[in-house]
Amino acid sequence: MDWEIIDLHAKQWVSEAGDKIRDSFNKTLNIQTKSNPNDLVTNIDKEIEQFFIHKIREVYPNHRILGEEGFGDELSNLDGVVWIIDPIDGTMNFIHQQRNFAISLAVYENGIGKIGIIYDVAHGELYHAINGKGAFMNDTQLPSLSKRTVKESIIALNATWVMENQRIDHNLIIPLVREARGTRSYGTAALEMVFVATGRVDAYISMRLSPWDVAAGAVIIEELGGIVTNLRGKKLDFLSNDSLLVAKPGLHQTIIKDYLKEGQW
Ligand code: 2AM
Ligand code: CA
Ligand code: CA
Ligand code: CA
Repeated sequence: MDWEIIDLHAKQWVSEAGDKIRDSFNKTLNIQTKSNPNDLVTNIDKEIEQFFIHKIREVYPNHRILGEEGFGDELSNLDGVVWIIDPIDGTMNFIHQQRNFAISLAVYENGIGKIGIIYDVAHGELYHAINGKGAFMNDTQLPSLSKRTVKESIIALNATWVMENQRIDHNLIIPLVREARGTRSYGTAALEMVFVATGRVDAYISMRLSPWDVAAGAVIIEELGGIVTNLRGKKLDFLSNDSLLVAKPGLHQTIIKDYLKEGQW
């Protein structure tokens, strides 16, 4: 498989999709809700996913596609080549802020991440990696991640997880928030993962994400020596929903061991 050619196609399509999203800023959005009143989707999310699927099917008819808005294939495994696409990650920000959202696109082969692309459309920042070939922000290669203590860390997480909630005992999270240098919350898993890649934050925690939220970010982070697991320290399968801990090496181990009690909950 020539991943460099596939990567060139993917980057071309992501760039075109970014133009379409920018063009939508001065048009009226059609906004609908999904699982709850705060789970939003727009006509642009759907149009962008369909744009990618059209392009992929035209050039790579044997590849399968997993997309958030459901226009791709129904997958029960990741055999062969699978494109994992989130047309807009951070839809709420896209609607309310016209920034702090991204296109997230990954290509996996038999469950192994080969290509990860995340495009911060509003800032014109394209993050991309091919497995084994380095990770980049636009044309600049990103340096490998180095160790960091909790006391010197900025940790990205949603305030919900520090309140009593149904997913995790918030008594595990409160000491981490207290002892970290600072916390941030951006509302876009894809960008929060690339912010770990660039060192803008040191770790990112979420209780429940889907494969399209994390597939591209995982390729970019792992290329830089960062660690991607669920909150019990186990590998993700990129087929089911799971929690997420992305962090610099060392910091990841400390959070799993000293704060999250190695999943003994
Ligand atoms: P989305 O914008 O593509 O839906 C928000 O904290 C982050 O969580 C975003 O990356 C968002 O992706 C993701 N997310 C996953 N499931 C969600 C849900 N049910 N409602 C809102 N955001 C969700
Ligand atoms: Ca969504
Ligand atoms: Ca998403
Ligand atoms: Ca989305």
